[in-house]
Amino acid sequence: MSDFVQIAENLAAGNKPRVRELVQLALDQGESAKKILDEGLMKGMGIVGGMMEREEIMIPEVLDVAQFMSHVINEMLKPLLLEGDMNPYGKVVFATVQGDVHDIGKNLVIMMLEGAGFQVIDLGIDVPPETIVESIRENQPNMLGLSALLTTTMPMIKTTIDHVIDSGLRDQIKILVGGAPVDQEFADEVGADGYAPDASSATQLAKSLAN
Ligand code: B12
Repeated sequence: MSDFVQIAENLAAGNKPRVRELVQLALDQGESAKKILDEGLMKGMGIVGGMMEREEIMIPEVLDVAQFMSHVINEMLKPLLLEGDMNPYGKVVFATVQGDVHDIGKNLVIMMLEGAGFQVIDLGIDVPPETIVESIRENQPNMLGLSALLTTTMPMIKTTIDHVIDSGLRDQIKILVGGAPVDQEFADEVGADGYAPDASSATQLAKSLAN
């Protein structure tokens, strides 16, 4: 039985060598990469979020933990998370909206989409609506993914969708929205085609919208 709580707690404490050891141990014990991600690393990030809220941790330390988590995902879990079907589902333009620099969740969703056979154009973080519209025009995707992690940047999802509508490109694409503060109600309000709470359900949703 693997100790996911230990993974979470050591990640939150910034104990990097121990996190690597525990993740490797869990893999050796046959735990799935998804379970290690959901019950270990993501829970650890949740603890960090709480510490951030209570101002028990400084921003550079949060960033350090976040970057380390990305490394562990890329180096130890990515190949396993990507095992699966490789059907071509189409092209997705993806961005974290303007004003927002959070990208771990976006990168996870992108990784899973690519694993499922989507071609993804990643515009990065803090992306203005104009850049997104330009990319849709240039790349002709069949889907757009928008991520926001702050309540203050959620309205930028609506602004971006409004830009897409104004540019006359709305009918060509399905729009998926997500990020911790986003929910189905918000997605409906802003006129998105879908919302998903995590990377694997985002991939399922993208597949169903593509069909
Ligand atoms: C890491 C982190 C940072 C890092 C980001 C590093 C990076 N490269 O991403 C740094 C240190 C830079 C940072 C900065 C700030 N942060 Co911050 N941060 C976090 C933290 C701890 C974790 C976020 C994370 O990566 N989670 C793990 C990923 C995997 O989860 P996720 O992002 O939710 O993504 C999943 C789903 O949401 C979904 N998803 C995500 N995107 C999409 C898109 C689509 C289309 C779909 C379908 C699904 C989907 O799938 C993902 C995978 O399962 C959160 C706390 C938390 N628990 O969320 C605070 C948090 C988001 N931050 C917060 C704040 C306040 C800030 C700052 C304003 C702090 C400051 N005073 O400067 C700045 C803002 C900077 C900016 N302009 O964006 C608050 C937001 C509060 C609010 N309600 O708005 C939080 C909630 C912390 C807190 N509790 O106070 N932060």
